[in-house]
Amino acid sequence: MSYEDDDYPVDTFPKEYEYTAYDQDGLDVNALPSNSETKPRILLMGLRRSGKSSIQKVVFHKMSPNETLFLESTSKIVKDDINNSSFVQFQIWDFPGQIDFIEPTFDSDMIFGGCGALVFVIDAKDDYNEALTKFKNTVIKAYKVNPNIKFEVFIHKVDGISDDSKMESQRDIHQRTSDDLSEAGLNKIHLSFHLTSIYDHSIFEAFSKVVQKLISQLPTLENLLNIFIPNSGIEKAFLFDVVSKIYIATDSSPVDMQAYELCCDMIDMVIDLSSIYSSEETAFDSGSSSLIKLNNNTILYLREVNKFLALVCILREENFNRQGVIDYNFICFRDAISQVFELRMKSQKLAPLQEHNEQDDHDLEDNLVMAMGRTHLEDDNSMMSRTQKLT
Ligand SMILES: Nc1nc2c(ncn2[C@@H]2O[C@H](COP(=O)(O)OP(=O)(O)OP(=O)(O)O)[C@@H](O)[C@H]2O)c(=O)[nH]1
Ligand SMILES: [Mg+2]
Repeated sequence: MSYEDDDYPVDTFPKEYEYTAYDQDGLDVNALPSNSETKPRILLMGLRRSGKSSIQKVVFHKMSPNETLFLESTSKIVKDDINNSSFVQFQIWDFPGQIDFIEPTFDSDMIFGGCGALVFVIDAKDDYNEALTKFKNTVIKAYKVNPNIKFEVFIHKVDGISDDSKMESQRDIHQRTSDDLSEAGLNKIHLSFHLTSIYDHSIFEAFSKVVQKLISQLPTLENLLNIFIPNSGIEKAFLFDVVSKIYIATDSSPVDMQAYELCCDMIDMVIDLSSIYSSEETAFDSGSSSLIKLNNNTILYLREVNKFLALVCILREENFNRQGVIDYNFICFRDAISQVFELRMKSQKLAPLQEHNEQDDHDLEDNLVMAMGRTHLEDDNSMMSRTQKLT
């Protein structure tokens, strides 16, 4: 299914699904203070062979999990620029497991100073005593330099581990790290724990959560989704960064892992198909969408928001009868999202360090409510014709 969408031009997914630094949202990213210093930094730390480089390669470079068996040990800090949609822009620093903070060459002010999140990877299949000691020392040092860092613990390689022992490891690691930190007088630090593996979707889910905390517009994006969903008869929706399959926002209903996996698989399928047909220009054109009917009365509905973002919705089949309403609401939603982008651009240009203007967010939400509210007043037929005009 494909929409001619001249009023709302969006681009097709790019042929090469690699990160590039060009104008991804149809907006001038280069106008941003784009030098790497202003981008939030995510540090990957942990003992040797805990899986740091594998995580980085699988999530951001499409490496298949099996290929990570051949990765060499990292010998110096590897910096990777992630320049995706304007919401997903950061640097990942992959550290060698053996790095030592006591070394005079380790410039902790510089390293922790511009850090948004510190992901500490612990190999759950290994004895983790040494990892916990290293974690404690790392947090103490990092917190002293920059108390705003988000500390994220990945209890990693949990593939092939039973659910019971997963929970037990998490409980044990949680308990011991909290004890260690309160002993050091740092009981106020908030730690987040994630059970992860590169062999399933858990690593993408965990990284989504890490990245979301670095997006200052997250509450606005969530509110927009919270408005869009009930108005459209949708149960759950994820706003995806297509290249990495990280979801940058979802509505506030709880995330079911299986639902997230289904949506990831759908993104993979759409990318595969559009690569096959990308030589034919019309095959996957502006405003493309994709629809999957599952055998349990459920529909997955994907719509492209812009070149790098897609909205994947899960809904009951009978609610898709009102596709006109859904499509109309989607266009309102997409409009609101592009306004969020624009506001972000503007505020970054004017004052990179200033928080965004909350009043603007409220205005955006109000506008969306008003636009969608109209859909209740019209019957489906007139909606359909109106949407056809719009799309
Ligand atoms: N079973 C399993 N193995 C993993 C997982 N993630 C990584 N590995 C394996 O762990 C080994 C070490 O991975 P690396 O990514 O090189 O570890 P690292 O933390 O970067 O190591 P250094 O660079 O030496 O600090 C590789 O053989 C990976 O295949 C996982 O989720 N599950
Ligand atoms: Mg490495």
